[in-house]
Order: sequence, then C-alpha cells, then structure tokens
Amino acid sequence: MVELTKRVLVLCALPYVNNIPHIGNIVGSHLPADIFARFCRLKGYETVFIGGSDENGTPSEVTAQKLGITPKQLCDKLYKIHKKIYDWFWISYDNFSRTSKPIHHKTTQEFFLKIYENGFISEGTLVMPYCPRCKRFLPDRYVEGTCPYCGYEKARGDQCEKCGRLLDPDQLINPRCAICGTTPIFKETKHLFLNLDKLSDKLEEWIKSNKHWKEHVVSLALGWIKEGLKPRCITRDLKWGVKVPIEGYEDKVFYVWFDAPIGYISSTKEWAEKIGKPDEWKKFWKDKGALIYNFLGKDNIPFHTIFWPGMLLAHGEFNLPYQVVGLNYCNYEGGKISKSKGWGIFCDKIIEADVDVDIWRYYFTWLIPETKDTEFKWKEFVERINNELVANLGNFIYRTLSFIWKYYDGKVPEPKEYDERDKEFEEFIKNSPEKVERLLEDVRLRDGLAEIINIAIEGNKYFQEKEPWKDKEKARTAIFLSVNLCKTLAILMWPYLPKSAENLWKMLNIDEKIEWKNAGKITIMPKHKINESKILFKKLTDEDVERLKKLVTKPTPLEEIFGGENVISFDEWKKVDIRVGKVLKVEDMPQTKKLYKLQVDFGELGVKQAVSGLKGYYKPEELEGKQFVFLVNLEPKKFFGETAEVMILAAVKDDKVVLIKPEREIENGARIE
Ligand code: B3M
Ligand code: ZN
Repeated sequence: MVELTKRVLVLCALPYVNNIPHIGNIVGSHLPADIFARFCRLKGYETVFIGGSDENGTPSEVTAQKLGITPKQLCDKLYKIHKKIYDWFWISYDNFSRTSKPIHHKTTQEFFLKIYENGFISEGTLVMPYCPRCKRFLPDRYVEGTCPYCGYEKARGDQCEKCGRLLDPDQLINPRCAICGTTPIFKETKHLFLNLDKLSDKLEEWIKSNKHWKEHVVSLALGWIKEGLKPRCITRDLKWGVKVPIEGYEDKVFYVWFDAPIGYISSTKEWAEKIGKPDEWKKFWKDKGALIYNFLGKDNIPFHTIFWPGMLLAHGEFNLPYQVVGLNYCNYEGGKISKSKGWGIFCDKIIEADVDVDIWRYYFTWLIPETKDTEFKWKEFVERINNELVANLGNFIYRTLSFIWKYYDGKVPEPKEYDERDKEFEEFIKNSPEKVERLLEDVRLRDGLAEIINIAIEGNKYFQEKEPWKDKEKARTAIFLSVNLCKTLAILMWPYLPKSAENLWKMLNIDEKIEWKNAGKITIMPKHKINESKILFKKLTDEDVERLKKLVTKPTPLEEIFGGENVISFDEWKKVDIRVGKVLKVEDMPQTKKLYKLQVDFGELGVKQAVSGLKGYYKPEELEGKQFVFLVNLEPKKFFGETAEVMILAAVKDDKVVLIKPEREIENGARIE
C-alpha cells in the first residue's frame, strides 16, 4: 500500500490591523498555529501556513476616522508593524497577505458571483442604524447596547461578547453609536443576504460528522443551528472594502466577515503565485483529503463553524475546515487585557525588550488558552522560565555538551558496556517522541510541551544518578546516551522553541535534517565532534523583571504612531507657494495619451511651463485665456522631454477632474494665502 503524504493547510484567523497586537493575540492564534504548522513540517506533511491582515470594512474605517487618516494610511503602517511582530516571534507564515490586495478583491467577487449563481443570495431591505451625529450608517459592531439574551450592557451589534450569541443591531436594548454615543435612528437600505436558512441541514450534518472536534466547539455550533439560522446580511453601506459586483450595489461593499475568510483562499493563491506554481493552492482547497486546520479565538467560532462553512457549502467547490481550534482568552494579572486601560503586555514593546524570543514563546505556550481562559502572571513567568526551562531543559543540554568539551575535547565518547539503567535509558530515548507526537497530532500543545520538559527531567535524573564527574572513563556511556537525547530534544522542541532548537542543532554539529523521524534515534556516533557549547536559556533576574514590567506593559497609542501623519506645520505651509496664472497657450503632446504642455503667465514672475494630465478632461480652447490656480515652487521635473516648472491644481474624485478658477479676475501671479 502506498502511504499518501498528509496534506495540511494551517490557517490563523486574520487579525484586524486597527490595533497593535498584545499577548492575547499571539497566544490566542498565531503561536498555536505556528507550533502546529512547524510540527506538521517536521513530520514531513505537505504543509502550508497561511495568514494575513483583515483590512476591510468597518474596523479600519472607523479607527482611521477617529485618527483623522484614511483607512489605507492606517492599514499600510499597521500591516508593517503586525508583520514585523509576527516575524520577530518566529511565526513561520508561508504567506501573510492583506485583504486590501487586488487578488483578494477579485477572489471575493468571484466567490460571491458563484454563490449568487447557485441561488444562495437574496435581496432585501434592511432597517439599519444610522447615526444622525456622525451622518453615517453604523456597522453592526459600532452599535452598542444591552444584549437581549443575557443582559450584558456592552454587547455589540454583531455579537455579544459575554454569551457569544450572534446579534443584529436592532435586537439591542438601548442602542447607542459606539463612536459618539448618540442614539441611532433606524433607516431603510437595500442589501444582500446569504441564505443560511437554506444551508442549515447541510451544516448540521457536517458539524455532526466532525467527530474529532472539541466538545465546546461542537456544542456551540449545534446550539446556533438549533436556534434556527436566518439569512445573514453580507453587504454594508461603506466605502472601504470589496465592491459588490452587481448592479444596484455600486455604493456598497461586502460585510467584512464575508470577505475576510475568503482571505484564506486569496492568501493561499498568492503563496502559490510567489512560489511560481500558480495552481498549487488548489491542492489544499480543492483536492479531497487535504486537511484544513483553523486557529482562532472563541468569539470567532460562530463565523468558522457556521457562517464561513455555510459560504463554502453554498459555493460548492472548496474544502471545509477539518479542525476548528477555538481558543479561549488570555488575561493579565487578574483582569481582561485592555489597551485603553493600559492593562496587559503589548507586542510592540516586547520586541524592543532584548529578551530572547524563546523565553517568551516558552511561557506563552503555557498561556495558550486551549481549554479555558489563562492568565499572564509575572511570578509564574519567572518560575516557569527559571525552574523549568532553564533548570530542566537548558541545564540538561548544557551539562551534557559542556561535559564533552571539558573531558573529551569536544568529541562524543565511545560508550562502554551498558548496565540495566543505561539500557532502560536508551529505551526511554527511543520511545520519547511517541507521546509528544500523539499530543501534537491532537493539537494539545501545552501537554506536548509539558511532556518535553518531562523528558528533560528524566535526562537530568539519569545524569545525576550516573555521576559522570566522578569517573570520566565510566561516564562514557552516560554521556554518549545523553548527547543523543539532546538531539532528540532539539527536534521535539523545534515547534515550540525554534531559535534555540536551531542553535542546539548547530552546537551538535550534525548533518541530518531536523525531521521528526530522526527523533528517538541514536545517530550521534562516537568521535563525532560537537561545536562549542553555549548556554541556551538565561535565568530571569529580579532586575530583568523590573525593567520588563515598566517597558512591555505600556502600549504605544495609535495617536502617537499616526501623530502628524496628515499634519503640516505653519512653517511648512508658508513654504507652499500657490498662485493664480493665466493660460496663454495649450499644446498637445502627441506622444502621450494624457498630457498637454501649457504656457502660463504669472505676471511679475514671468511665463512658466506646466505639463498637465488634462487631455480627456478639457479641450485646449476651454483652458486658453483663463485663470487657474498653480503650485509654483515645486521642484522642476521632466515629462517626455518637457520640463514642468509649475503644477496646475484640480479637484479630483474617482475619475472626475475639475480645475479651480479664481472667483473674480485678479492680477496674474497673485498668491493664494
Ligand atoms: N479579523 C477577527 C479578529 O481579528 C477577525 C478574524 C477574521 S478571520 C477570517 O479577531
Ligand atoms: Zn455617532
């Protein structure tokens, strides 16, 4: 029988880029997804790990509005910050895309058209909350009010954070605009709906067929089905997002939760293009047998067990998730992490703190909220690092390797005869990967790490019992076996502590690849020369902790990051020289589609030349003899051999271009101030 290579697509929920990630974001999706993806790669599975930023719709639009910048400015900068943070944490995305990219817009529109053709979209009018003060329709999550189910007072219009139920804004009691607090009025607008009601039976059948899901995920999902699925609105009265490709919807975009999960597909497509095999994404999304693992926070569970699978079923051509790993929340020292309250640990500061990434990854793995909410505690952080990571894992590795240098000149010693204890330990090494593997296959990441620490504890126990320092001749077998366990540990820890694992691998100086199948094997042979051994993990001192506490608990406010983005000083403004000029002559530049050459009279400043992209908007005779407004102190620039000394100013909107005229005739060269 030919065994097929397992094919795994690991997906991490696409973070909104309207904020700076805090530890809850790392431990609640990116890190667990990364550990799992790394494990799959080690196992030799065909693995692709996909992510990206969720940039469309309300979250970006509203944040940008508050900061006085455009959503694009917001996302461009925050995308870079997010990407830098994930890279710093060694989150090994094969592709980290953006939902603002053309490939995503196109993929979303095609996806939509297909489910539209398949008859799963209907039209309806909605009465939507409209804020009379902000003069805009309010997206669901920007209406706040009391949850009609559980009475939580700060429920959002799309979902109640407390009881997890999906809501519509008109269900909220005492609704208010989340931007300004005004009570919204409800107005009619036309929208498109996904007919989840028609998909209910199929969804139920699919959910029930997923016997390998965690119980809380299954019961949540079935609960919603039982309550009855209603058609869900998938369009919004917004500008920033993916345009709806059918008539009558020119002014709307897709609901962000409609386009975002399609981002999983578009990012996989982009990955395939980047590696030069544009069809490769289909192996994961279309071939049967590919396993899709989704990692996400618990508030995203309804979207990944009902809404998104519903979209996929309506589409009919793509694989549904195989495993939905819904993670709970991570708190900080007894409270919910909150940026506005300055409560928590923030990643932009972590990456500046000069503490090794694996120190964080180690403790953060303990904080992965797999079964219940977890909590970052400074005391526990120090204990876990110093008493587990350093004292067990680090210590075993360091004492073994430094022993080889101290007593055997850096060469692995030839083992002597094996006593019972040695034989038992050799057996232990061989069996050690098995349990870790089972746990990782089952996405029990914390238990997997605990098991690795247990292995190191066993190693230390053996080392201690053997007392190699007493007789270095007798010690040969113990050291020989210990260094082989170090190799196994390097492999097992790679998903969790990749940087240290790679360092250890270098110290061991072996040619093998870091692969799961090499774990548990005695392959480091006598006389093999190892490289200089260095300490892998350093203890955290009280001073370290004091310093960290000050640094990493203070998030950088977005206002600071974007401060001055759109602001010019008065001095800068004074440098800008805008004047009225009269167009004397307009000549066509036949070698271009857009440009005219203009001679413009600025009175005492003389006649200057402009090269302007007005062809197609104005005829020469509409310009000649008229006064317009020009920027006159721009650095001269050449276009098709013609120098532009001044620039004509126009009002521009989409594909409209309108020139600006002084309201009355004034001397040529008059300054605009
Ligand atoms: N951006 C929610 C979040 O960041 C949302 C996830 C999208 S996954 C397709 O928590
Ligand atoms: Zn408002």
